[in-house]
Amino acid sequence: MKAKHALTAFGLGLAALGAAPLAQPAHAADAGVLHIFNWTDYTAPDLLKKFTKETGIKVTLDTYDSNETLLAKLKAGTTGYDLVVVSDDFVKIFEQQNLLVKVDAASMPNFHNLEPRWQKRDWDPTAEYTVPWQWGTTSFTYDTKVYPGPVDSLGTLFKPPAVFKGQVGMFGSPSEVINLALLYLGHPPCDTDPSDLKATLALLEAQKPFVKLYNSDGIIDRLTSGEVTMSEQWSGDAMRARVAKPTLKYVFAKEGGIGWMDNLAIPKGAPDVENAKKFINFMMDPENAAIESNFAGYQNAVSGSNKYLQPAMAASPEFNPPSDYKIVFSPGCDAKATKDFDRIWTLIRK
Ligand code: SPD
Repeated sequence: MKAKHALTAFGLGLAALGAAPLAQPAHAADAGVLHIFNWTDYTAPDLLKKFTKETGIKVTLDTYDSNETLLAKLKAGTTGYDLVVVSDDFVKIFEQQNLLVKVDAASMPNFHNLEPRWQKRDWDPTAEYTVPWQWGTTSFTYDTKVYPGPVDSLGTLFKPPAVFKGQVGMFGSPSEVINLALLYLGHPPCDTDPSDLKATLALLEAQKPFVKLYNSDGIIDRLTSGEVTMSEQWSGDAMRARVAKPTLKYVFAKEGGIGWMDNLAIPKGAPDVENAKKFINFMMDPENAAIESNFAGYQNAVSGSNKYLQPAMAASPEFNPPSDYKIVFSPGCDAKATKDFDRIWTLIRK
């Protein structure tokens, strides 16, 4: 399956999302086909082929670059998608805005395969709306050939050495950029303290001359081609970039990193809820979860999948954060924090 189109990085805060144009139902006349909407470069083609072979259900795949983009699409109206992938810190936001169908995952045949620690998740304690897809960390990658280091701090990303002037890539998402900056400054995710936010804005403003672009898509290509030499990045994408270009290094900083888990969910108005549920159950099979991990480079939540993992990936540093690494999960920003982040984002992006 190939992505029919990829949405470009939005660079819009949530406050601006209400102004998104009304979406047309993309697949209304296409019942019986499963329409998946997932992050870019995050769905194993072999997985979709296997699903079709086993169930006879054809699959289409479209992609997006951030939770903010997905939220804007779903808020704009029925999209024709049967399945989406939402990060932990946005699940409550989607749920509160009445954008998700209850899936009652706990009643699915393969639910017992989920590792116990992921069966009850803070953002969806009874698996009413979601099932884990993959989890990883957010930090940054730099090219050791350009800057030998050593690097052990998020400070290298936010206050870069001169050699990185105009060479840095940052994500195109306010929640991902600002929460990592808050972590560097020693503050919690979704912080609304005015002086903390003032310091965060100052940090990001001072970083701007070093930033080539804010875009969450295409980072592996930009790092391996040398178009950027340092970039905010997710761990699995970092592993794939490093395999292609061994001088790249993903940093487990002393300040810690952001942890996240992405989750399968069914959007309201999905044309084929039953097929979507079949795919969700399919993904809780150990072999299928491993196909996805082997493609994208992230941990899954399914017991028994480890024996199917490619040994080099399973042993890679990006896949195995150090045991003393501080991994901070965002609780999900409330309306006040979202508004504050939007204001900062607007100022940085102008
Ligand atoms: N290649 C796409 C990987 C998507 C990872 N999602 C990360 C969400 C972090 N909030």
